[in-house]
Order: sequence, then structure tokens, then C-alpha cells
Amino acid sequence: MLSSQKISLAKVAARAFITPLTVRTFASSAVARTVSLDLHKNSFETYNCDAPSLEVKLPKEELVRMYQSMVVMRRMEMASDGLYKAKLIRGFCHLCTGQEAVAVGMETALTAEDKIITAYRCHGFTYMRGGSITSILAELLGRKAGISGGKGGSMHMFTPNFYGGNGIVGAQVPLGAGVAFAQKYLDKKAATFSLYGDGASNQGQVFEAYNMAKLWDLPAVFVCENNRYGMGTAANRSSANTSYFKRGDYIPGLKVNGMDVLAVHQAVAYAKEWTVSGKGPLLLEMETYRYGGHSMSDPGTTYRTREEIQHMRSNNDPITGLKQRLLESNIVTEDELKAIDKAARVEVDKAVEEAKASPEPEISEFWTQIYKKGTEVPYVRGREPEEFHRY
Ligand SMILES: Cc1ncc(C[n+]2csc(CCOP(=O)(O)OP(=O)(O)O)c2C)c(N)n1
Ligand SMILES: [Mg+2]
Repeated sequence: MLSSQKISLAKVAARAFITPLTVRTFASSAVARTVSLDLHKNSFETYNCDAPSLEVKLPKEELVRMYQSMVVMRRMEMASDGLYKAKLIRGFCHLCTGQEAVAVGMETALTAEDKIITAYRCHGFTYMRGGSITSILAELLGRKAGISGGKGGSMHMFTPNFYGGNGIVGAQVPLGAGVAFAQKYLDKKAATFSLYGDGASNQGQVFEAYNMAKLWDLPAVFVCENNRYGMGTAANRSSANTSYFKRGDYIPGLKVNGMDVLAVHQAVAYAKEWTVSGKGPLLLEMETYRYGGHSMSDPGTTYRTREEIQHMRSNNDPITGLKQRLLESNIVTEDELKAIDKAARVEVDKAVEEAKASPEPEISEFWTQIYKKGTEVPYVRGREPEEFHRY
């Protein structure tokens, strides 16, 4: 297994960023700041649909913002790592380090009308959907300034696990199909993106959601973040078919190099267009990789080799990849990128202090945000049999 793993790693690395780069700046002054970049020819693999164009057109500012967002995200996760090790964040903590390109590339192709639903590896998505760094860190710290303390409602995304809800992997997928149904019912020209992992992909309810979405041609995009492992289990040990983009059967699919933020952007723009134009659901498989363990309590090195992790970091890193492109195409200078890195460090450090300074919420807060006001049941139970709260 190891040798085949090495071969497939080499293949992924070869097609990632070692790609001849052509850059064209548009002549017209109105779009002078828009550049066109060519994706590597192996960025996509299709199942019953055409591939998106390999030519990505984006304003220079957007490309720089993509870099900045990924850098902030990684810093934020590094800060979470530190806060966890200092025993200030307790319980479970799932970091998305290595997977930044998925959240960032998705967001740049969507609007606030589009919805995203995911599970516990959600800090990056929450940031991209408008959550402040302070509110995300404060949530992890269990402080009053945490994002579930009120700001979540305006975020255009749902993270059932983050808000202390559903603990069943994949359970967000049928909820996402429901949100897509609402969009169709209300005649919104928008789509819902439901994210789940390679491990969660084997849940029966994921297939039930596929079925309903296709029957009703919902604007639902199913996005499998294939980071190769579900906790400590390699994808080929849990999935009889690891071509996740083909597992929708009657739903067309697209495999995407999820370590390239531009390929993600292009695929998500394509998926939105596909679903909103009435073609029904689409399945995206983002090939990605998590650098850390499943959660903070998992060192992440017992079921995969250190060499594998190092290989991905050195050859496929999404931040390094975009950095190379920005430099090669003269969109930014090395000094400008350094300034962005420094500013991200300062911003996250400040957010850490703000989050730590936020007090713990009152005990009464335990019983809020469970039911919509006025629809509460007579009582809910707590963790202990004798602990319950009457509304
Ligand atoms: C029904 C169910 N089975 C098992 C678990 C335990 N569990 C939590 S996360 C996880 C792995 C999920 O892996 P994947 O979907 O690949 O997502 P990733 O953590 O890689 O992002 C498992 C098995 C669970 N929460 N729910
Ligand atoms: Mg996984």
C-alpha cells in the first residue's frame, strides 16, 4: 500500500503547481486589473459533464485577497492550536490547516445568497462567510464574544457542529438539500453547497439526499472534501469506491485539485452556474489534505507517514502555490507578500487577546439558541439525568 500511495502522491504533486504559467492582462482599461491565468490541464476530472474552462479570469485584487485569506486562516488555526495546548480551548478542536484553498476558492465564486453547510472542520468557512477572527476564537474558548452568541444568523452558512448541535457525520448533507429546496421553492437564483468528508460520504443519508435532490432538480451542490482520511482510516479502507465525484450515480460530478485555490474557484463558479440554470444537483470532489491530526488529540502520524505529510507540505501547499503564481505573474512583489504575512500575524494576535479578554457567558445562556423564541418545548434536559431546564 505504501508504494502505491507514494506513486499517487507523486502524481498529485506533479500536476499541482509545477505548471507553465501564462498571464495575460486585458487591454481595455475598464478591466485592466483583471488577469487571466491558465490552470494545469489535470485540474479537473469529469463524470457525465464537461470540464470547466482552464482559463481563470480574476481581478488582481481578488487574487491578492485569496492569498491574504489563506494566510489569515492558517494563522488563526495556529492560534487555536496554541490555545488548545495551553488548555484554554477544551474538548474537541478540528483544524483545517492544509485545506484552506477549499474555503477560500469557494467563497470567491459565491454570493451571500448562496448557502454553505458543513460540520466540525469549519473555522475557515466561518471566517470566509464573514465571521470575525475574534468571534471564532472566542467561540472555541467558550466566551461571550463567541460567534454563536448572536452573529451567526447573518452569516449565510450553517455549521451544525460549531454551534453545539449535530454530532453525526454527514447529517448536515440532507439539511443542505432542504436549504436548496427552500431556494428553489422561493425562486431564488442561488445554490446550497453541502460539505462532507471522505469518511462521512458513506453515510446512508448522503445518498438519500442525492436522490431527493435529483428527483426535484434542486440547486444543491454536494462537495466531498477528500482529505484522504476519516479520523485514522484511509479512504481506501472505508470506501469501496474512492472516486467520490462518481458516487452520485445519476448526478454528474467533477474531481477538483483542492490544493489549488484557482481550480476550486473555477469549479465552484461552474457548479453554481450549473445548478442555478436548472440542471439540478452536481457533485464536486475536492482532493485536499489535512496537515494536522483529525482533532487536537490526534497526533496524526500513526496511520500515515511523516514523509507523506512533509511531501504534501513541500509540494502541494495551497498558500505556497498561489504565492508562486502571484510572483511569477508580477501581480505582487515579495515585499508586499511579506507585509501581508506580517499584517495577518498582527491581526490574529490581536484577536487572540480580544477573545481571551471576553468573559464567560452566564449560566442561563446554556438554555438559549435551542428553540426559536415562542416555540420552546416545556423543558429540555441537561447532561445529567437530574439536570433540566423549564422555559
Ligand atoms: C455516525 C457517526 N459515526 C462516527 C462518528 C465519529 N466520527 C467523527 S468525525 C469522523 C471522521 C469523518 O471523516 P471525514 O468525513 O473524512 O471528515 P474529516 O474529519 O476528514 O474532515 C468520525 C468517524 C460520528 N461522529 N458519527
Ligand atoms: Mg476526511
